[in-house]
Amino acid sequence: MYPPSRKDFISLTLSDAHSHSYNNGKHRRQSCWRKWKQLSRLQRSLILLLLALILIFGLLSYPSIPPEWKAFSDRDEWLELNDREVKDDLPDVLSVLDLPAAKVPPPAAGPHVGPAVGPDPAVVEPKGPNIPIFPKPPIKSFPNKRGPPGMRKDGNISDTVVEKKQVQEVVKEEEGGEEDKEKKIVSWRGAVIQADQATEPPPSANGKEAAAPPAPADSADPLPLDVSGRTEARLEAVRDAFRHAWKGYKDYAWGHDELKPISRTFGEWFGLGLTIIDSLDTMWILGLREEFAEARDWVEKELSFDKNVDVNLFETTIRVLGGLLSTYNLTGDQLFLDKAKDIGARLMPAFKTPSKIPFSDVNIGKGTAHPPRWTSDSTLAEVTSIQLEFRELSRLTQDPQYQEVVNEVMKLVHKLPGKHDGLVPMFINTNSGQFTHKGVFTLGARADSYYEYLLKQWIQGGKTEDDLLEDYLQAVEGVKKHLVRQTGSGRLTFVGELSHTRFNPKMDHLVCFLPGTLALGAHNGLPGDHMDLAVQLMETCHQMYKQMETGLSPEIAHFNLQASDGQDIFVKPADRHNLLRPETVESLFYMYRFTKDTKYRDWGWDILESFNNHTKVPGGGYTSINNVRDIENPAPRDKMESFFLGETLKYFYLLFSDDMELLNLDKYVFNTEAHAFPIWPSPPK
Ligand code: DMJ
Repeated sequence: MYPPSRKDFISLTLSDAHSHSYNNGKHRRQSCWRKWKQLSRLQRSLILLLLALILIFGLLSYPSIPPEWKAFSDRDEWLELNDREVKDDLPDVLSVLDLPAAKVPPPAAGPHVGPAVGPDPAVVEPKGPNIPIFPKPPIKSFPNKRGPPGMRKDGNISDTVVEKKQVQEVVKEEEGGEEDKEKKIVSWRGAVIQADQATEPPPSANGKEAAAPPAPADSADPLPLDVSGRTEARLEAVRDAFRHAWKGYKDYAWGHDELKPISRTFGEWFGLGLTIIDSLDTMWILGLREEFAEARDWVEKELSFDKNVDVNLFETTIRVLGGLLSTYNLTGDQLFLDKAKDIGARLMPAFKTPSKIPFSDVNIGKGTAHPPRWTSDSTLAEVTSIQLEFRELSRLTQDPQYQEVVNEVMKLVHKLPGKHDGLVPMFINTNSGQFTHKGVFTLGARADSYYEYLLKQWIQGGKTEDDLLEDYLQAVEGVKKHLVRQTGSGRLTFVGELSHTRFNPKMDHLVCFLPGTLALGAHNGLPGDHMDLAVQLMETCHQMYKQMETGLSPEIAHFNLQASDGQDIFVKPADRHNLLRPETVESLFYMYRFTKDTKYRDWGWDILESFNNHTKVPGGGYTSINNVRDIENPAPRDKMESFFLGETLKYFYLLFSDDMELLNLDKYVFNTEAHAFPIWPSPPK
């Protein structure tokens, strides 16, 4: 036998060693077992209990282990893939917005934001490494699912990825938080309203008597002679729509808040004849003399605010106070200013709170105010979207108390910590004056007009109030950074929502005020990329109408970030209603005024036709509908909101009118209910 080679030797040695250790191990296991058997039953139970406790403690403490300690080989791959996916998207966003590299909007699923909230048809579960991750609701809400993917019930690796990103995001925010806050909190310099400005009479309010409303053809400001036949036909179509709506209201709901056109009756909200007051200046602008005269008559003889009724401060301010002030400015009729003073004074008790942040509800008869029954919070948009009206009331009455209370609210909110790059939470507490329900950021319901009024107050005040401008500019940057995204297929730019760092690709129709506001800012000298974004968002709002079977937008749209199936907009069954809202038409009006691009008028015309085709009720009135996707049965909701006459039809008319002096945007600023107030003259330099 040959002596074993070196290779054989090594192999034999290893095999011996293996066999040795195996036998040793076996021996050890046997002796352990013997020792275990020798223990008493009590000792064995105690040891088992101890082991169980260690195991439970280990599982529970897993979530607090730093993410880098729970690395899984595939997690980093997913992270890289996500970032790549996002970087691929960025050049388009950049070229659209013309942003410098430092202001690049963050990735759709990158480290600045979490994933979209699901389940959602627009959000596809990951099937392979090339699909960006938009997983199920965050694991945070389901602590029993924490742990490695294999240990979780669904074993979805994407959750792990998301989780790491969320942790990183939170850490990042905490690290930079204090310094950022320091930078953001700037001292309030106060609303600068010069004494001589406040004494300036409104441009059209010199006469005590009401002038006759302008007639379409022979008004003091007649339409240019070269108005095309099509323009006049469109203007007449708007007047027709108004007359039809008014007929229904007059026949079945006269003096009440809203018409229910299907059941041919009325709905009451505050019992203040909301539709009449909201419509006054629209009738004046459209030149509807007869209708205006009968409405004025009602205001003079029937309207009384001496009523034991709870009204919502915001809604009453924007519709009633706003409507009366606007009509006074247009007509110079003292009746409307007297009524405005009356309701303004009756709303003042709302501001008597520990924090000076007003309550949501006021009893205008008793002079008492209170928050809603279930909370002491007020809605952020509500307390910050009453300023144009109260400031205008102060200017006209020379009584500073109104502007003082609303300026105080802005002053408090300006200084308040808890904003996210200029974005504000949706609620504020009337006791503490602090934001509540933090972490949710939207440009839709409950926050929308906060942003609108930052810009518009700055414009109203002659562009002197720097804090308002600063907050607005910061907010727009925050919107671009955290909320603006594009769909994967059609590259539609939209404004989504952030919910505790998770991005939700959902946009309320309410957000369609934003293109108009951004365009107004750009017109007033703000950065050109605001206008670029306005153009993109306007296209999206147009698509929200165009892609629906009825040609009418749903209340809420969801956007598809994937490129896979080519569908950009999804509508959930519960979001398919249309309330005759004005925001898109409003923005089309601004876009047309500033660009003169006739496509905006054509888009508006399509919308008016769709309203006529699917919401016009025979016999009078228009109705909100439940299903914009069903052309056969859009399912009427039997309600005509006052803003359809106050805003939607007014903006249609202004969109189609060639008369740029008709509420010239360098002289007037519209409140959030489309009531126009004069811009105060700038103080001499
Ligand atoms: C109106 O009352 C106002 O435009 C408000 O700002 C938002 N809601 C409605 C119209 O949609």
